[in-house]
Amino acid sequence: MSTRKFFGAIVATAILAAGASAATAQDKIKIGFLPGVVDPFYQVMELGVNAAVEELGLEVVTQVPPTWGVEVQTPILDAMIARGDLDYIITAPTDKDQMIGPLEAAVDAGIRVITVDTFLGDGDYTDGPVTFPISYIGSDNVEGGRISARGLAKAIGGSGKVYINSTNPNVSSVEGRAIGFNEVMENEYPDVEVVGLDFNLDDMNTAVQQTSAVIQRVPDLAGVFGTNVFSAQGAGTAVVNAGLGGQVQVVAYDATQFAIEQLRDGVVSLVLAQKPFDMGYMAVQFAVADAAGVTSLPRRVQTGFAIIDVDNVDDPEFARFIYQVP
Ligand code: T6T
Repeated sequence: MSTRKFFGAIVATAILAAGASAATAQDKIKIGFLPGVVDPFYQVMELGVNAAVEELGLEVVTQVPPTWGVEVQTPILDAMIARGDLDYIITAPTDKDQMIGPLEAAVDAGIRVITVDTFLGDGDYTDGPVTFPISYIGSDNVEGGRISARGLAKAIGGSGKVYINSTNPNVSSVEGRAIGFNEVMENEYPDVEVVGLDFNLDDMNTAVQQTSAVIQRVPDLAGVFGTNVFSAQGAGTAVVNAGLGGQVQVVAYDATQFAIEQLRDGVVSLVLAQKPFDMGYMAVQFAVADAAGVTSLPRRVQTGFAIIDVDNVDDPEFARFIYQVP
């Protein structure tokens, strides 16, 4: 059902059956869910989407791009728009600029957009260059980068050479993480030198090769920041392959089982767990609220982190944020 028809149905329901539950109309919303790539982070987000969809009696169409990139995500989005039956799209744009046009096409087709995990433009949907999405629901990734920097600096004793392995340029999430990381190292740790940043294009094997090359080139490397699932797994693997586990410290963004194992093995010193379940669950609730006529939804929701280390990894209050995928 189109958004216009849908709102008409809400108004009709309100007039004809004042006092009746809004669920009558809400159960007709159809949502498209288009995350960034196949990985444990988005799998947990999908669990959140599905939980809310089930609770609210909605329908969802989920399409997960096999690899990261505008060239993969755009045709999937176009096909979702072409279906003609979606009222909302919940998506993680794979580029903060290049996905603006394709998502504007969704809006032109009467579909309302919510971004999760990554944002468009500068993420300020009130006063920034992009204001059409209802909301951005995700981590404060600049802050996550700062937390990672402080964790890595502490693990290496406040001085030494560190390296960042990341995925792609122009992606709000990983870009923010590197910005926050560099900012803290520059301002708070004069004795830490950031020796480089590589983009692995969301490929763990590339991350392994890149980190191995840096280990070769910089024999006194003290630490690595892996900015997402693939980067952290690649960084940790390269450190283990070089026989430097515990000597070259790794901070891992994203609480995969792999990162947690490496934390227990003493290879990783800190794991930043994001809250992808919350992102997916809340995005569906926002769609429902928007459809019901709620106009004061926050344009930006920060879902927060659980910062996991060897001391708290078995504490259920922290362990519950480790990404559990079926
Ligand atoms: O780190 C997450 C996500 O936040 C980022 O935007 C892309 O990579 C992940 O999906 C992990 O692979």
